[in-house]
Amino acid sequence: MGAPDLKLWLHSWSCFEEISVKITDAEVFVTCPGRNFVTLKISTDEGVYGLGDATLNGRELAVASYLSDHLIPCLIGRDPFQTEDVWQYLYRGAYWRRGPVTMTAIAAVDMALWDIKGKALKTPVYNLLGGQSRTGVMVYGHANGRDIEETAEEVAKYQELGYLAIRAQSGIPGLPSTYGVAKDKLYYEPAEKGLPPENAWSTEKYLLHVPKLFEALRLKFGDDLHLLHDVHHRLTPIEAARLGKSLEPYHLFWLEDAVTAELQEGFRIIRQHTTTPLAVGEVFNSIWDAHILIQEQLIDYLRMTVVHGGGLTHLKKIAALAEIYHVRTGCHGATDLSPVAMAAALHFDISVNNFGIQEYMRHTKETDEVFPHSYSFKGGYLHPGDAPGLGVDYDEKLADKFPYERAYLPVNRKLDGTMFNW
Ligand code: CS2
Ligand code: MG
Repeated sequence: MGAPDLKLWLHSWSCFEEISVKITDAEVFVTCPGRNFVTLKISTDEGVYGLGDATLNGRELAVASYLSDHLIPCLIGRDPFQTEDVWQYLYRGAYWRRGPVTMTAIAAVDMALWDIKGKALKTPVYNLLGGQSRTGVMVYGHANGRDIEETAEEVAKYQELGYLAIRAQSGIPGLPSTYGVAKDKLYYEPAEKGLPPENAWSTEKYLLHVPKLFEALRLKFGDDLHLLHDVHHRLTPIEAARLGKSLEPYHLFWLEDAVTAELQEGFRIIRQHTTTPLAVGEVFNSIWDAHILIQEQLIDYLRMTVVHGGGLTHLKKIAALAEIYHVRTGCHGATDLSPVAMAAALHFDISVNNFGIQEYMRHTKETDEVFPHSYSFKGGYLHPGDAPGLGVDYDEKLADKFPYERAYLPVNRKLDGTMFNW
């Protein structure tokens, strides 16, 4: 063990030594290898650096500025091992608390500090979070098609790849476009260059179609395959109750984002009418978005993720509360969360007891080249690997070849033009 390693090792085991590791610099990178990602890199006086994902799809530069203009000046000189105090400082010290931009920026710092801690202690971060509670992290893939037949073909492809759980989204007859259905054969990528594209929506057409989709999938694939569906915030509680009831014969693994969850109590109505498991929370950014849902057991899976939910430090606490109320985790993992967030999520997933499932939408080849990582997929499971820290890196030179390009999430209007939820 060389001198710097020894210094770090001593620091990590004896917090009263005058030896101390210090944050010396932090940089924010924005790159667009097919889609935009924001990455924070925190460097220390011992040459160890940590990475954090700071990507907020469609609002990337807001987080980049929050980090560069407001948080980074407060980090220089701090001890990266003090993850709890830094988190509290950035959360309480903001005065203007919570919100997706603030909590994504705090999450990026938190991920980077845990990465530094793991690297300094030469251990994967999961060993600092309680160790491995399971041999692998069950994931679900995204199958989608323009109609039931095409969707079923895509489900079969994911089953071929070894997935044990597959989300199915299909076009809705009579609607020109809808959430979750890719334009080409690539998996669905929710970010479009230029101004926000407009989708058209009909609740009635949707409610009539989705039960037919899952009846067909159960007929074709049988009962063992875990099937999931994302409503994507587009129903009212009683409509969601109707859909949940109509899907009970097809026993979904979960029905996601049945309604927008600003009104947490709205889930009481859904719960009264259906036993279909409910998942919500990818847009949540703190425990305050979910504490009623958890404590009243109104949901079965919480979708909050490391990058938008305040980082590992906050998500660990939320998972501990959820465990008391039989709520399991189901972290968001779409392509707009970078491999840094995926790596951090896997360290969280493999360690918490009340793990449910991890979304794994797969990134493009060019994204994986910008973010080389140690996590790997096998037989329907991901494993974070045993590299120290989070096990992911960032190729700055390659990333520079992909400059930022403004992109937006679509918007959704009802057939009469009324602005609605996408
Ligand atoms: C979706 C996402 O993965 C999911 O469950 O809800 O595709 C979501 O639309 C995007 O992450 C938004 O950026
Ligand atoms: Mg979703």
